Amino acid sequence: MTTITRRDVIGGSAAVLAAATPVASALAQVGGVPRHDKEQHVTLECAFKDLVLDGTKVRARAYNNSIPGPVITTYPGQRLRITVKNALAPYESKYWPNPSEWDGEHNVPHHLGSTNLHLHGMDVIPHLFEPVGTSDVHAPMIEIEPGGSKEYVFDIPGNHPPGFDWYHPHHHGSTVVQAASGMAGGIVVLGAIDEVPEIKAAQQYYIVMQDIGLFPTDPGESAEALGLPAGTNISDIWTYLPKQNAIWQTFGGKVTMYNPKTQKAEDTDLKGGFTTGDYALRYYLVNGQPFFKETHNPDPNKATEPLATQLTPFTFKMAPGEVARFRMLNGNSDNYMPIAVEGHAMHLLALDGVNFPKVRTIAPVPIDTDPKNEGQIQLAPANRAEFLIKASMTPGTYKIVQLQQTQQFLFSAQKTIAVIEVSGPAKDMKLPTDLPVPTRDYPLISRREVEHLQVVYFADQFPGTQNPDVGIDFLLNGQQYEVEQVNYVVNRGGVEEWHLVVGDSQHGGSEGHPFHMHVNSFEVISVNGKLLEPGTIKDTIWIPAESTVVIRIRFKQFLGKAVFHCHILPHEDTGMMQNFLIKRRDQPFPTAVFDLPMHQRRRPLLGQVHMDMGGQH
Ligand SMILES: [Cu+2]
Repeated sequence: MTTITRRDVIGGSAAVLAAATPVASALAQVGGVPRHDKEQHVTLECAFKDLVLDGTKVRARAYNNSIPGPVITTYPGQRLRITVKNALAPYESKYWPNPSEWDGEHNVPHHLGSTNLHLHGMDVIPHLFEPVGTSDVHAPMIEIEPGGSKEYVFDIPGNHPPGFDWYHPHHHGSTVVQAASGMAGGIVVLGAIDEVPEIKAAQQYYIVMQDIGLFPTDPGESAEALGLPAGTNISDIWTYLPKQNAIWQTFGGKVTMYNPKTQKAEDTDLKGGFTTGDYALRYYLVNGQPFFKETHNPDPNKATEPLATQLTPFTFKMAPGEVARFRMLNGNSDNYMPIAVEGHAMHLLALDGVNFPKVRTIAPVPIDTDPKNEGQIQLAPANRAEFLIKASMTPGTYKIVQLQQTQQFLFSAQKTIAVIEVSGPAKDMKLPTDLPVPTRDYPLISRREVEHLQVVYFADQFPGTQNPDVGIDFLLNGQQYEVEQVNYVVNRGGVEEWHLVVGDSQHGGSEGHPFHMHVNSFEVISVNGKLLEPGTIKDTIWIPAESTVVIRIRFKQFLGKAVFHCHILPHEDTGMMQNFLIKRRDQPFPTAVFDLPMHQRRRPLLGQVHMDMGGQH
């Protein structure tokens, strides 16, 4: 079987890298040795981590003192036990300056020290609510408090697709603060694709992308909130520790606070607050190394165009004609990334951890003049791509770039993510064509199997009326997240077609949103009526503004309460998420869905359109 460790190099041969190039070293691994034990136990400890990024002192958050977190390698049929230990500091993020004024609203940043674990893209038991796998409509979300720990047990299905997934925190209210501080890591599921001779022969590289969003520390902030001894001088430290009602205003570059008495956002002299995207300072990392920097643009006419600085990117070394395997993760909290490899076709094996039956070869695009800026592949936040590159026979340096895009609130400049340096004696390596069919997701869903149609509307509303503290509402079907409510009920074994809609600017659709569903991957059928190639199976899909994306889902195995949400993490934390319940087909529709008092119901089933297609509900 495949021995991944030897090939898990992130930057090519360290000995031949130029001094100015970021140092190549093995991406941290955890557990998995020997890899084919029936059971493995992994510990992930969450704690603060000090870094110097491009000369800036940063107090980040990390798993096992590593950014990105260590790669977990598992395989179908394994029992994967993960103990999460929380060594972050308590931080209630209460209303400031009067903590007693907090009204319990949960769609604002809060409990920043609490965490939990999500295995993103893994088809495993729903694991966000207590107890794991619960079907209780009112079940609370798992909260591992500072000092606490929890063991998760995942039985990976025997037919789980082999591919690249990842893990990150998912505690509502602290997700973005933790993920945009460094907490994310890769999961590799081994399997048949690793035995394809041309793939097995290829050197494997990770490109794990993350962003670190930062503000200067406020005077009067306690060192203990950053897990440091009382009295420690933290004035030169940059971190992300927003007060729950203090909002960073992109327009104006200041921090305001909502005053419930005047119902107005009032100016403060705080240096940092919660943000929906624009930071005072943000670094973009590949495998923990910063490759790009953004700062707030003080020009009031260009507030949504952060000042951008390219830093020294990573270098991968390849021989002419060599084939290398890349596993790429967009682990950024909000940045949509059209990706292109200069002068090279991408031989795409898989998206979101489910490989295609045949390699999809995507021709190169000009990286400076591509008029549509679509690149070769488009990675929404949370998307993964696994691809082969066959290095050009012409020695030289070739960039891997994120093309600029204007699909979001903030302008996203072109970024050089990494460089491929092609040099030395040629190696004529071969590319595969056919790949092993991932049986959990094949055969594909036929149209006749669809029993039920759902519609999910994404909208933002400014100024916010449901979430005045944040000042902007991020809504699914007109409502904010309610932890103890279930908005959709589906049948295990059932097949549904969901229409995901982002309207125009008159209907809450000022920017695109990435839709992510837990537990089951889905097939993307069409975008704005244009059919995609069959077998485009994903767990997260970008919905551009003024667009409708159609997906089909089979609820294959697991029962219980789970979520779907926008994977722009500040949107998710401020309410762009809903619960759904996967029930046995012969179980009645849970009446508890309607147990809530009328004022808390908030149209629980809006958007659920029943179609008589022969299904039982
Ligand atoms: Cu969103």
